[in-house]
Amino acid sequence: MLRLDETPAPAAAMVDPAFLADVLAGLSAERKAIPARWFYDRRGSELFEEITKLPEYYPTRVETTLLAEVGGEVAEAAGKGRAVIEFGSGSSAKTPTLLRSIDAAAYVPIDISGDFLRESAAGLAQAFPGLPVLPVEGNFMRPVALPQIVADLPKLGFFPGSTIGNLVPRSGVDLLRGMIETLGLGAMLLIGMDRVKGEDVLVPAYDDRQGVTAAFNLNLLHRINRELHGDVPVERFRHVACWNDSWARIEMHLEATEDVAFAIAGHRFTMAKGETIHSENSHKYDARSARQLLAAGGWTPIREWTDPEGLFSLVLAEA
Ligand code: AVJ
Repeated sequence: MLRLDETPAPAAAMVDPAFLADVLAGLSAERKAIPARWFYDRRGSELFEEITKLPEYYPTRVETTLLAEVGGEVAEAAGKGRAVIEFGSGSSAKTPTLLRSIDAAAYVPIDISGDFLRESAAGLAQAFPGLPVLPVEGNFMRPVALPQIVADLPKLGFFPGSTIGNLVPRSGVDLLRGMIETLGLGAMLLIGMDRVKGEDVLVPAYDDRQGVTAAFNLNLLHRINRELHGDVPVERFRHVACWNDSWARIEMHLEATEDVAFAIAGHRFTMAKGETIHSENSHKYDARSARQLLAAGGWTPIREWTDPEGLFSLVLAEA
């Protein structure tokens, strides 16, 4: 009971227990690492939107153009009137093109970032009057229960942006199998996969001149300080992006520029100068490794498209 002469206590700052657990476990490991999904708080999502507009960051531009060009062929191969289920929809920037090309019967965006999801869903619903838009807030890494309305519609999963590249192959395979559970056998999947190419193009895409990607990476440390009551000295870390050739992936790290000590939610950590926190993998594929990954996940590739320079690919597969 609140007495009238009392001021209510400020709401306890919310700590996401899953975020805290991942950060503590990740920083306690021999090789420090934090899963890339924690980049995307409000600020992180905004910074990622900025990344997609950078001259060095080709994936978004190339995939968007490619999708516009091959939309008719996707419709031909997948058939029209499917419900489109988008995994990790973010700002849904590429979605209108696809919805129009395949004359979608419904649109279900799935994302963990609830605010962002509802905003972009509202925008899409406005742009497509008459199209049922049914956002689902959730973690698409696990099978998701779809709204009843789409139960009997043929489905097309949409997973653009090479988000699959964040996952090591065994997790990628788990995700692809989970998508079959979500969508059902007989569904189709249109997935964007970034291609292997020269380091001269890859590294700048993840280490741009304006420092937006650096800010995106370092925001993870700011987020830890904000949400988990940390005192990580962010100015003593620098952004590093490098190509790991044996795993065909770009890695992003946060490197300590001197010896540091800090605490997070009462847990103490030290790092020596030069030690890093591995914050992201972005795997790249060639045509074969892309097909192999899909096949291992239970999906049969039906058609694939790439831009004239072979920078990025879209693959249509069937469960
Ligand atoms: C959203 C995972 C596709 O790996 O290219 C961009 C994330 N990280 N710049 C990518 C990202 C740094 C992006 N994905």
